[in-house]
Amino acid sequence: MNGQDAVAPVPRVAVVVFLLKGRSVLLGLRRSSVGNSTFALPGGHLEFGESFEECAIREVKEETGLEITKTEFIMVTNNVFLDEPKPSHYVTISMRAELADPEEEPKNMEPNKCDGWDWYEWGNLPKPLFGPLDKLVNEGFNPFST
Ligand code: IPR
Ligand code: MG
Repeated sequence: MNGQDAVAPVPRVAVVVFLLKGRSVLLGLRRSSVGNSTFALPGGHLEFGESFEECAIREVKEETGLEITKTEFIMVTNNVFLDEPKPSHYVTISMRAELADPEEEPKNMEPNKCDGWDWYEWGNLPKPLFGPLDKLVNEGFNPFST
C-alpha cells in the first residue's frame, strides 16, 4: 500500500428520512461541505452495527429532537458529489416514517449543521433542494405513494 491508497476516498452509507405529516415532509437548510444552503431531509451516516431503521431513528432524534414511528425502507440511491467542496460518495438509504406524537415540533439540535427545520407540502417544496432530493422530485418520486 502506498501513501495514496491510505487516503483514498471511499463510498459511505447514509440514511435519510422522509418524515411525513399530513401532506408535508420535514426539511432543513443544510450547513455542510456537501449540499450547503440546500433544503434536505434529516439523516446522516450509518454507524457500525446499526440497522437502517436504528440509524433513521437516531439521526432524526439527534438532528430534530423528534421521535419517529412506522419507520420503513423505501429505496436505495447512489449519490456521487464530485464537484462539492468535499468530494464524496454516498450509498443512500431512504426511509419513510411518521411522528410518534403528531403534535411534536422539530427543534434545531445541530445549528452548526442546519439553519432550522420546517414542514413543507410535497407539492410546494422550497428551493434549492439538496441535489439527490431534487433529482427524485424531478423523476416524479412521491414518498406518499410508494
Ligand atoms: P451527518 O451524519 O452529519 O448528519 O451527515 P449528513 O447529514 O451530512 O449526511 C451525509 C449524507 C448525505 C450527504 C447524503
Ligand atoms: Mg445530517
